[in-house]
Amino acid sequence: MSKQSTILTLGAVTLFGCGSGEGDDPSASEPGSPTEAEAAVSAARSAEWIVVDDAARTVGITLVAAETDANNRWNFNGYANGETTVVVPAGYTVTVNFENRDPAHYHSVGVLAKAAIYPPIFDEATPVFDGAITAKATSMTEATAPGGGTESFTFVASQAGEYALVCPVPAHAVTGMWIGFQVSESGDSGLRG
Ligand SMILES: [Cu+2]
Repeated sequence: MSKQSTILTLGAVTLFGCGSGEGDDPSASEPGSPTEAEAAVSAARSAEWIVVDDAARTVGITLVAAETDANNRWNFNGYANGETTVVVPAGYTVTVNFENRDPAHYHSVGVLAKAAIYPPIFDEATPVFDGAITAKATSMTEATAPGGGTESFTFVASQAGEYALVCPVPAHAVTGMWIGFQVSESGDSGLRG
């Protein structure tokens, strides 16, 4: 599996430097308990809902609001409060296919700057990358509709860094409706944390 070998190679380069048998060291494949340096490299695991095409340099992300009851349904694919991070390679074109399964509340999603605490109300939600947000994202009545409403957007993850996938509907982000979004310089992809 090419993704696996990429991760192993990254681990080997980081831990042992170049030219010491990249990918061959058996310790590189042991999960073990990661050091801080290893954690920073963040070997991402694959997730069904993140589809990476390295040849086409594209990533498809299927993101479902209220997929589970976690965080009173204000979650993305069951995750809230930044407890996981979606990782995509820098330079790839990313399409987010968003569905709102909440029976009652409108939700939205955008790639926003990462913050320690999000405001209860966003005056405006400006995406980090052009086009990286659903329509009327700050509205409680015009964002993506409850009961299975769908929306998608596409953007180029042009700048490596740590960002977040945030629901900017009033009170949602501040109560945990956000997860991390990393654009990796290394080409790593998947789910971290
Ligand atoms: Cu929401």
